[in-house]
Amino acid sequence: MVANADTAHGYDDALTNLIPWDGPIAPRAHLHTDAPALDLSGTWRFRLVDSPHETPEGFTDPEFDDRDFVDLAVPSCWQMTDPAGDAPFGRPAYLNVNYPIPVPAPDEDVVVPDENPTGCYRHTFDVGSDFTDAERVLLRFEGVDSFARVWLNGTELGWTKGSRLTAEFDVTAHVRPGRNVLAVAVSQWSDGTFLEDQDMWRMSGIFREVTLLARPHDGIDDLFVHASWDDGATLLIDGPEGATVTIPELDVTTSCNTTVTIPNAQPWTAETPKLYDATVSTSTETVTVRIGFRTVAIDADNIVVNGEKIIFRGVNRHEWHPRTGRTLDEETMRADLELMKRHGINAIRTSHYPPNARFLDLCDEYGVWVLLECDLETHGFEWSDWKGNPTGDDRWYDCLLNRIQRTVERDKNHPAIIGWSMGNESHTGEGIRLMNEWVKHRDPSRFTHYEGDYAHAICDVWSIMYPAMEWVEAVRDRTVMPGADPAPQTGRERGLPFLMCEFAHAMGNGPGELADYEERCFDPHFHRDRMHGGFVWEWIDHGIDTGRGYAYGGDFGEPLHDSNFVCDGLVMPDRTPSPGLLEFAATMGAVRIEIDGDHQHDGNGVTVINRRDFADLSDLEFRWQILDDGECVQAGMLDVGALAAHHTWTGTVPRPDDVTDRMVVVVDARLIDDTIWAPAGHVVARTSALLTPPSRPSLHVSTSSQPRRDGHGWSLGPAHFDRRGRLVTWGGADLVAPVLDLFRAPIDNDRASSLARDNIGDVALAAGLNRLVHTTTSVRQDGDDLVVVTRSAAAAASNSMLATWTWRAIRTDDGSEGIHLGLHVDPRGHWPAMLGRIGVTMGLPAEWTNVSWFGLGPTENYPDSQRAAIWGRWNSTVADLQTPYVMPQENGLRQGIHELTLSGPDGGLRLIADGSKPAFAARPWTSQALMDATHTWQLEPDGHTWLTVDAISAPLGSTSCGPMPIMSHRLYAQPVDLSLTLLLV
Ligand code: IPT
Repeated sequence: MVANADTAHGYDDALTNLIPWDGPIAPRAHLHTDAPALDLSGTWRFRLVDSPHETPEGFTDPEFDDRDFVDLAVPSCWQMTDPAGDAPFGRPAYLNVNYPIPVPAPDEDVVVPDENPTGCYRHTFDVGSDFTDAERVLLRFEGVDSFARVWLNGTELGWTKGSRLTAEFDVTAHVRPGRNVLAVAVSQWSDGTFLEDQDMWRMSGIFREVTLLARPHDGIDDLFVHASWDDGATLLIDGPEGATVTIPELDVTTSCNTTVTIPNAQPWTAETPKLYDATVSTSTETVTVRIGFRTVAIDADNIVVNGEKIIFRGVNRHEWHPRTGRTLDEETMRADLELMKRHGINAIRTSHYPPNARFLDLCDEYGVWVLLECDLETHGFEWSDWKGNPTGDDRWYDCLLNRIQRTVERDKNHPAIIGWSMGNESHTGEGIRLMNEWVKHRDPSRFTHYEGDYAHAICDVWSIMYPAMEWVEAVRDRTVMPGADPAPQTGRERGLPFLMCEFAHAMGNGPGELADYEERCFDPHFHRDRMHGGFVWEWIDHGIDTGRGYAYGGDFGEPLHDSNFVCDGLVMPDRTPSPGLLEFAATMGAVRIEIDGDHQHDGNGVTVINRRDFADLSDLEFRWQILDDGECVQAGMLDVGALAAHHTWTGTVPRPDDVTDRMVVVVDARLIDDTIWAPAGHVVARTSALLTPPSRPSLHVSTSSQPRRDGHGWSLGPAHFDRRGRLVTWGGADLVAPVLDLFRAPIDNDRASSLARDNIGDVALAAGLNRLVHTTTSVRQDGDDLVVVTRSAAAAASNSMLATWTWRAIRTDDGSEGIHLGLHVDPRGHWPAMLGRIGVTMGLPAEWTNVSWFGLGPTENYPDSQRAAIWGRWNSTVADLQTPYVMPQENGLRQGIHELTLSGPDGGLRLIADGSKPAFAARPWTSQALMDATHTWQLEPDGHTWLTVDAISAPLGSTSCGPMPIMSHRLYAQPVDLSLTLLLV
């Protein structure tokens, strides 16, 4: 039944008639042809009205006077026109699960609001005889969000829905020589909106290319390339009878619909993306296709390509650009693939819609496994317990089938695509089963995927999102997942390949625990069957560039929004790699280097593991270096050679005779030659290890003086303490005295998630970690020492931390003056929260901005995210130590600190760790300011350099949309000790 129509005069009932389209021709592949094509991208005339009822009278008429209209680029998302400024066409809105419009109840007709922003587009273009003489002319729209009704030269062509799917209208009867006028009415809301509830900015418009295509008589309208590999290549191209197929590089000439075997070809894999340029010709048209020979199969519970099990070191990728939204140019698409390949990513799930078609050409070329997902998500029906959910309501099944057919038909010729995904978060229903059945019939050469196939009845793989570590272990060990209901491993899923379609939520600072997932699911041993890795959520932060920083949900006055949950990527909005991406490369990357610094003598100190599934390592050279406090003292190459896939090499690096306590061995693997995704010299993998000196030489110090009491407190070497025993001056510089610090500005992964049992950040705030009251309970001289005892506790709470600060004035052998701190912290009572850290924070002069340390760096690192960090001597400024997460939060920690210097023009502080090695962060603002700021532009230096030194730091985890951190990673109250020597600079 048609909703809205009876009640609203002139209402376009197609908006809600649950019919996918009317007018477009049957879906087919996008082919690269020599037939004439006219790109209609450019400046169009545009007017936005509040409702489809209000489109200007006659605007579809070629002679309509559109001087009242304004210019708008096509393709574009209309809300991305000056969104933070005048926003002439409305502003973007970010929602995750919630629908942006009211949802139909199960027994109701589908309606969409009358207030339905509608863009009226007009475009005038000239065509020549190459079009008017063609047998057929098609008008192709690659992406219009969400409903388009189309007219050419005043005649209506029809309408289409399916925002990220192609629609082609036959305009043969309407196109004319010379001037043509195209008019399109695009409405923001339609019944399609209920199938497009993806977690993203809701935007509208003609956001992908529009093209006019001349179709010759005897042309090639569609092809289906079947290029398989089984120790040799086999080719069959379904196409027009009699069309000639040539592959010059392989000396192949054949015809469509004929199967040929090709002995001398090489296979295509994501690691070795060998493509052959082929032509398919009729008397009137030549189409070029890039062929990659490969066979995807499910072998027992393995996904195999060309007979080899593959592992997905993957990411979920939305299309995003901070200034153009979901309209992407080729340069941006290439940037994504280059960055992915450089960081060891080998697979993409196109969450949750087919990408721009050009992107898939590039995936074939760069080499990446693609799990191609249909444009489908109905997540918001979850709130009504999935009642009325389209995938279980037969009124919608034509729409669902239309979507999957358009998905598969457009992209079926890409070797990179190895699996089809029905969509995301749309619950289970007959509709999904029908989609899957259609795909299996149309293209049995790929596996099918749908995470919501909870009964594991439909698809070829078993897919889970955000599993807890114990669940991954249970799958690996074939035991029952603790707490899962119904208990998996009892049905068909037992025999299916397993992958995580989403895991490791890269929101803000994180994801942590990548190494833990890697160990369990990415198969360091290769022989484990079934475990196929997964896809990190997600590739990019969808921040919107406002000119002064990035905006997120709620910044445009949306009445309903999901805040910064849209900024959860491995790259920042401008595609700067985040520390999370570096950690991904270091943990998931296929080339693995392990160093045992203590065994350099034994001939097995270095292990190189080729975790690739196909390619050997002949493209890489392995270099070792021994650095002494940052200075390279010895270097050489390792002869790893053409180590075959899944093989391991062991060797050694010479151990220097005289090993110092600042000596590090670093081994890296670099590209020998330029590749399409990185220049020669690009480092694919790097690992370091500390060389342990035979006996650790410690700093030689002697006591320089005893504490001296004066009218204001105590003097101790270059330091002065007030009467409460607080260190307040250092070599003449005023300090904000060090206090015990248990707090970190909550990271996104500390905040709530429906999947976490706890909101770590809220519990920490409730426990008062950010408002500890520090009370000196005693100050006394004990021989050479000044011993200060403090009690730190929050208002209203009786649990506390007792800290004993033992200070002593010292002088080093080389004459440096300083003090030594022995700090012992002891928790009393029950601490109800996980802690952000157990450390000390003090305020240094703002001018002390130069930072140099020996420890893990140069990138920030945390206890569960430290594989990307390298041991060594690192130099920075305080400003450069900050990672500007879109939502300000704890960042910038560096661990394993042996020595740290902060200095400015008039002095500084050098800190040497004698015992266990602490972590540090240095910031121009406090943790409280970091917490209070909601956007980067609100952070202002406050006149201090705040130095935090942690005895222990909390992990990152993935709790913003995932399980709690592994128990052994969690930081609970516990006794700690710190032993630091502070020297004047
Ligand atoms: C999961 C969604 O599939 C994805 O689109 C995104 O929203 C992600 O969460 C969070 O960023 S669904 C979630 C309920 C597990």
